[in-house]
Amino acid sequence: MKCRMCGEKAAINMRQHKLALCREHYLEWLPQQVQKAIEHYRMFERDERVLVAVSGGKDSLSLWDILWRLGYSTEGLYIGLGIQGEADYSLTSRDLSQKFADERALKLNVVDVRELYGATIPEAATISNRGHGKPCSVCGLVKRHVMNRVARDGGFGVLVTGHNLDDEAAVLMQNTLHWAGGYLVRQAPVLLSTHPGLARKAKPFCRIYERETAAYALLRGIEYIYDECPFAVGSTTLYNKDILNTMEGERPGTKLQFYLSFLQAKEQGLFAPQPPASELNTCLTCGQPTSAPGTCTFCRLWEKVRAASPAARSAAGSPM
Ligand code: Q46
Ligand code: ZN
Ligand code: ZN
Repeated sequence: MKCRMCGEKAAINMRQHKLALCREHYLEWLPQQVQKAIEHYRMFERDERVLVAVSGGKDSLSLWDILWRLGYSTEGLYIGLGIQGEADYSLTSRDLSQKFADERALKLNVVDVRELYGATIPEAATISNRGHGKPCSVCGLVKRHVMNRVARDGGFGVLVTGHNLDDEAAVLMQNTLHWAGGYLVRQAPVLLSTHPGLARKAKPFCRIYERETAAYALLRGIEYIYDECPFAVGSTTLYNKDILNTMEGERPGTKLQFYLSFLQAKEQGLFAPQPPASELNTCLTCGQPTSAPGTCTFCRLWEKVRAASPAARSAAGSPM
């Protein structure tokens, strides 16, 4: 297989795009695709400061590398969840994120959940008894809160995450199987701020296949954590990804078409519009936007954890 641009040996063949490229041309091509998506979905402008949520994995580190090379003003945010697993998942992912940032003289903001709030994510999930034995709902809640707080306090124009096409298609499949209207309405490449305390969020990799981000990380020589979070094993998302990969294997382009057709249907008004911003309240404890009046779910979670754990109580008073 030869590179379409120069005729040299191809490093990647993308059947879904009918395109094979050598290393050099692939490393040029992918950032161009990302820039196109940023402009097409109006994710952010050249002069906006961008906060990149990084996990130490191939997607978020490749995304940060690309935005940096495209000349955007970026900082990283790593959230230490305190998840161990076989290779001490959290520690390894933190070290790799820090190494990545140091090599490029970029700033990495680190928030360690245990240091700040007094319990790791698995501990908080057990104490609060949320999520029926899996810490993912607590994890998602804490990550959303911390990402938004750091973006808002740091004066960033936008918060970006490394979600790729495979992630988006898997979530879309789940939401479609349940006809989860509320989630379908909110699933988008860019979520505008609907409250002064809410950061704009964007997913510049939403049209990029997971295989393409992995190829970018490998060809660029980015060191990343290969292991998934141990709690991801057996998840519905991975199950949906497997099914979509089977379909993609037989019909290249299926995932992209599924996702893009969904966005198009939304543009054509298939789903009801989002509720107006005025429906959001401000949490009395932390000041972040919350759907119900009073204290937000995040603050209520930690109140419960603190009531049950002396370690968490001594961390009280930390910034929410
Ligand atoms: S939610 Fe669940 Fe992920 Fe958190 S606990 Fe791991 S698998 S990291 S995206
Ligand atoms: Zn080439
Ligand atoms: Zn709150």
